[in-house]
Formats: sequence, C-alpha cells, structure tokens
Amino acid sequence: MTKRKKSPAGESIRTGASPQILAQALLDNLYYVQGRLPELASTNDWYMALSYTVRDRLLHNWVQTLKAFAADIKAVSYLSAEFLIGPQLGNNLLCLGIREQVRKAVARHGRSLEELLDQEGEPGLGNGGLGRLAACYLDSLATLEVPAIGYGIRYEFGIFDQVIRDGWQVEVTDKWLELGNPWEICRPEIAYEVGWKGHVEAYPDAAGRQRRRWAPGVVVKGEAHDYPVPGYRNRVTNLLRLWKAEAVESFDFADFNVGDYYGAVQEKVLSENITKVLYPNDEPEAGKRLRLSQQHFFVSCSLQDMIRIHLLRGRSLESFQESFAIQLNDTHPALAVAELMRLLVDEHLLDWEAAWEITRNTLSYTNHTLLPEALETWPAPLFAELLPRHLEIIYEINQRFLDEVRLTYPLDEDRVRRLSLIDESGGKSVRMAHLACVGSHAVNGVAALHTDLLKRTVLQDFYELWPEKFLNITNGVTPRRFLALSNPALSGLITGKIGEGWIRHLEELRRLEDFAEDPRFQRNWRRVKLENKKRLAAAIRNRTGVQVNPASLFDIQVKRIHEYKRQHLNVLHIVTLYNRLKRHPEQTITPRTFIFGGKAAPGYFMAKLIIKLINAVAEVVNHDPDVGDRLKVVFFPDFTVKNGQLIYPGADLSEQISTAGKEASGTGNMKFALNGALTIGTLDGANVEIREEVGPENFFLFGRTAPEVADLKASGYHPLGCYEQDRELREALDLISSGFFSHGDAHLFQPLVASLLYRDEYLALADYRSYVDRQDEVGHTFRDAKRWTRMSILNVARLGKFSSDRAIREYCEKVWEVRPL
Ligand code: NBG
Repeated sequence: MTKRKKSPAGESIRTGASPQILAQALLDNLYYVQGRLPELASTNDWYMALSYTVRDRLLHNWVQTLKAFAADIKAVSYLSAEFLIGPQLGNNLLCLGIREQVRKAVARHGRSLEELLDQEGEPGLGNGGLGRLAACYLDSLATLEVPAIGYGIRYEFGIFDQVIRDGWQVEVTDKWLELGNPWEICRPEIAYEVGWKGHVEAYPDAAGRQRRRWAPGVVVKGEAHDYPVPGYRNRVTNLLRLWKAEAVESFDFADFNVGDYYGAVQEKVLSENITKVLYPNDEPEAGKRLRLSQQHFFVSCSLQDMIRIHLLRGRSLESFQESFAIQLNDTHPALAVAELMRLLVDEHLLDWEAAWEITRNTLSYTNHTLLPEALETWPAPLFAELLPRHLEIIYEINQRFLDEVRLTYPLDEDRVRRLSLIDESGGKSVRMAHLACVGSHAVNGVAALHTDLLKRTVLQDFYELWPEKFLNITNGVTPRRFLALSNPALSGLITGKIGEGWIRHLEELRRLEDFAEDPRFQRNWRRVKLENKKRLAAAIRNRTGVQVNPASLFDIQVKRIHEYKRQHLNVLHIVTLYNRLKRHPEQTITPRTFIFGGKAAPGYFMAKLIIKLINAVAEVVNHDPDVGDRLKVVFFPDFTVKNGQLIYPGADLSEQISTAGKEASGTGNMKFALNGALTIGTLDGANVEIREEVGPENFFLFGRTAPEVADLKASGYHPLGCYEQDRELREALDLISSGFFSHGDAHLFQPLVASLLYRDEYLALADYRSYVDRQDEVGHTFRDAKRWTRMSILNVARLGKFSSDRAIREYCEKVWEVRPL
C-alpha cells in the first residue's frame, strides 16, 4: 500500500473530514485531477475538484461495501431502463455528514458552496416518476444497509431540456456529459458481449442431448460505468451500474485494408447508437427497433454480470437465486425472463426445468401503469429478426404455460387466448407484461387502488390463476433528498422539535402532531414556508421574468404533461376565476399564483398544445390591470429533479387531479405533502392512502371515484351536457375557443376544446364543477392562517408511511427475502 499523505491532525487527505484537510484535498484534486491552478480555475473546475474530493470519501466506503458482494450474502438487483438520480453533490454531502466542514473548506478558497452546488447539472436518465422511484429505492436500499446494484443504461443523451419559445415547448439536446461527470467510474474491464440477429442452430451436446445455440449476426460490447450510491450516515455505499455500448473492435481491419474506411467505421457507429438516447415515453411507435435493442442490451449485460459475480463466489448456478433477487421495474427489462433462460440453458447447459425454477425464483415484476397504450408489446417479426433465439424461448415458455392453463381450465380456449404471451389479434406480437408475470414469483402494483385495479382489469386472468403471486407495495419517496436536502429550513424546524430520527424513521414525524396548534411553532412553520416561497419566487423571476407575490397562495402542478393528469382542468379553473374577476373586479378573492411545470413527449400534440394554452392564459391574466396582483400564472420551464427540489418546498397547494383509476400511484403527491403542501386531489393512485393517513378533513377531495368513472363511461358519457348545464364552464371554454387568449386566432385551441366537448376521454368536464367548488373552499381556508397551518403540520406529521424506506422494507420481506448487511 502507498503511504497516504497525512495532515497535522493525522487525517488522510483522501478520507479526512476537517475543514483544513478538505481545503487541502480540494487544491490537490484541482491540481492533480483537473490540472489547474486556483487562480485560473473556473467555477466548473472548482465544482469538479470538490466532487472528486467528496468521491474519494465515498470510495472508501464503497470498497468496504463491495466486500459484501464477495461474501455469501443475497443482494438485490434492481433492473430499470431509467434512473433519475438528480444532482449528486448535495446528497452525497448530506449522506456523509460533512456539509458544514465542506462549506468552510470551500470558503477558504474564496468560493461559496451554494455556487458550486448550483453549477451541477443532472443526469436526466429518465422520463419521470418511474425513473425517480428507482433512484429513491437505491437510496433506501443503501440507507437500510441492503447490498444492492441498480442496473441500467448510460444514455449519452438523456431526457431533452425543455425551452419555452413563444409559449411552445422546444426540445433541446441534453448534454449532461459535456463537461465530464465526476461521479462516474468507468470500468472497461467489466464488459460483456451482446448479440443480435443471426440464426439458431441445433446440435447434440456431449451427453447426446439435443441443444440449440444462437449464432448472432452482430455483436456489441457493453461497458460498465459505475456511480456510488451512499446510505445515510452509515458507511454503506452501493452501486449503480450503467451500461454503455461500444463496438467490439474499433475497425474491421479487413475492410480497412481494401480501403473501405467508411464501411469499417460504420459498425462502430451503429453499435454505439444503442445507448445514444433515452426515448421520451408517450411516443407512439417511434424508434421501436432501437428501444427493443436497448432493452435486450442492458438486460443481457446485467444478467451476465450477476452470473459472473455469482460464479466468483465459487458457487454453482443452481444456487443463483441465493445470490440475487432481481426486480423488473416495469416491463422494460422483462426480456430478462428469456435472456436468463438462454444464458442458463444454452450457455451454461442447464436443463430447461432447472433453469425455469431458477428464473422464476429470482425474478419479480412491478407494474406501473394501467393505461392500455402504455402496456408494451413487440411485433413478433421484429423479435424474430433481432432476437431469434429469444423468440423461440418465449414460444417454448408459452407452450408449457398454456398447457398448464388448459389443465386448470379445460375447454376454456378463450381464457387461453387471453393469457397467451402472444397476442394473435392482428399481426402477432409479444405481450411483455404477460412474459413478466409468467417468469416472476411475485407481481406488485404501486398503490392499493392500482393493485386492486390490476387484479380486476389488465392482469385479472393472471390473478385468478395465481392469486398468491400478487401483492401491493405502495410507492414511497426518500426523505433525505426530498426533505432534509431540499428543505433545510423546514428540516431544521422539525429537528429542533423532535430530533433528527425522522430522517431514517419517517414515522417519527408523528410527534409533530402535538405542536399542530402551538402558536409559536405555527408562526415558525409559516415563516419557513414564506422563505421557501421567496426563494421560488426569485427563481421564477429569473427564469420567466414574471414577478409573483410570495404572500399569495402558491398552487402548483408539476409532472409530465398528459391528458389523464388533466393540466387542462386546472386551466379551466384559472379561466373561471379570471371570468369572475372580469365580471366583478371589486370582489375580494384569495390571491393565487398558479405554477405549472413538466415536459410533453415531443410527438404528443395535445400535451404540447396544453403547454401553449397555459402560457397563452398566463400572458393575458398576468397583464390584465383588472386582475392586478390577484392572479398570476407561470409555466416554470424544464422540470427536473433539481428544479423539483426548489419547487416542492415552496408549495401551498399540490394539484393531484388525474382521472380516478389512471394514475398508478404518483410520487410528486408525496413530495409536496412532505413539504407541508395541502392536496387537492381525486381518489386516484396513492392519493387515496395519503388522504387516509392525513385524515379526510386535511385533504381537499373532489371528483368521481374510479367505479363512478367506469359507470359513467359505460352508461354513455356526453361532455356536451356538462357544458350546456354549467354556465361557468361554458364561459371558460367559450373564452378559450373565441381566440381571446390567442390574439384572436380562434383555431389554435380548437383541437383541445373539441376533444373536451365531443370526447373528453378523461372526464375533465364531468369533474369540473366538483373541482371548482372544492377550489373555492381551498381559497377560503387559506385565509384562515391558523387553520391552514394546522392542516399543513398534520399533513407532514402523518406522512411517515410514504417513505421509500417503508416500501423497501416491504420488498425485502415480502418479495426479495433479503436482510441488511
Ligand atoms: C408511473 C406512473 C406513476 C407512478 C410511477 C412510479 C410509468 C409507466 N408509470 O403513477 O404513471 O407513480 O410510475 O411507480 O411511468
């Protein structure tokens, strides 16, 4: 071992935590890693130097944790096509508990920690809730000291950056790797080959048994890129391993010699395309082929990696399930069922039955959506071309499975057709959710209502077949990032009252109930909220030029833009308030600031039109002298994890207004409530459970329930009837149609208005009256500061259930059967 440099106090420059040694380490990294002198260093150089300094401290814990992987201990492997991890520096400082020392160290060099934190971008390797959930779960696994690896894809371009021009969304390429990423450790030695295309051949093995083997036509290499995932103050650091595609050989020398330079480079270019870009969801059909390639690529690399780790432990593959519990985050990694079978049967020569046993015992599947258009299927011809052996394996799994079904339900061919892994209606296609169900020992939904609906709708036949496989695990969010890190003022206030145990045991927040009416505590609570709103107001000013009043009610809806999430219902309410003010300019109303944020899939026309509508309404309302300061509307561009951390703490009201039965869980709902916002919401997803926990009197409920939605649709829903019967609704829609918000252009919003009037798939008009009435009550309640504050405190106090630690404990006990280190 090399001798470590020591400070006078005996601290190592790589692991020490005093301000002196940290200040010295900063200079060291600036000089030796960045090759910079302090007087010439840019803000980014200092950010990088600081990040390397923090990373050194994490690596020490990391190496210790990795030892666990060498030992005989079961680890969790979380397979997800998306990880939305957010900025890393702040969270890593929080976990290590060295923020104050680092602040001092940075100050010694004349820099501010805030400025360096602000310099950091984020890896946008996800679309929204699903990817962020994966990141929260990694945080909880590390905090609960469960050895785990997150496996995913290192997209070179993550989710696009959103810019608003003339009120429209414009997509700009995300260049998160442009300035380098200090947290990433590239591991060229951990690499696997992954095949495509080609053909399958039969051959007899040494024992004379018939076997199949795949001779791929194309091969690429997946290279590991690792990110540290620290637990909260516990010295555990887990691993997020993302795969990057590389050509197997940089140049085909044969081609090169005959002078075909471009032909030679082509393979390299094509191979590397696989991990080029993350697909925005809600995109119909686009890029199907490449997406299937991405899924196969990361699943294959990850499984090969797990098999390598398992064999390194000196154990045989029969006990693979004792080394890993593999979670499939939605169907994106569902190919793991076929790929694990292929690896075990074709490559490691196990019997089919033994391999199937291992596969099923190892895998489990989480469903995240009921929307039929979001359930993945792949055309069989595409499969046959790209993954011929996998398709064979899927057919074999299907045949064995359907034989079993026929024994359980004789003469029920209709059921057989419904359960089949292959959809034969129209062209043949592979149903990935069915593959995941058949290949897993556990299937879960992400909120009680969602799981219930899963059992009764999309997976009903599977539930009837294997009721014992199904369970609910309601989502959760990490209190570290979404309270301790993003809302230091509220965290400080809470810790001052009940100590800091809540950061690991969120149920302890319950003790705040005792102070819900304490006048001093209430005043401090309001002071903190106001500070956070001022911070948000400054950011809004900075990014949109709109001046908002921090004393007004901050009414916020941030999430992907989608018709089922009903941002347009929110707009109808705004236009209604506007109409009321125009009619009676003298009336007193509760001043409100409406804040929206969220990206629309680039090919989702209606979602993009909703963004335009929000901005169009904002432009009129914000400049109308009759309105003055009473209503402001803001579209906060580029909603990301980083912006979320700024927005949630500044909310008074959280909009969770999806059509009941459509939002699987929602997690933004939890982040808002954890930061003291009250919710206006439907009985959808986890809203149901949030309301149960905080108490119905502390939640603004509106709208039809999931069964009522289904009934209304079944009995024939006519949105035009709602329009005709409700004057305020009519006036709001008419004003939008008239071109009033679009400089007289009466065509611009027609597609949206027409879709509401003649179809309204998501029942915005049916829920309008109940929403507006409830919003009136919100406005009224907000004026009673004591009552509002009490409700806010009680919301926070009763939110313990929605910690991702609770969710992860449930997965550990009920699905993975793993125990902490
Ligand atoms: C999303 C749901 C959300 C849920 C997250 C995390 C997909 C496919 N599903 O309601 O829409 O909170 O998953 O479970 O992105």
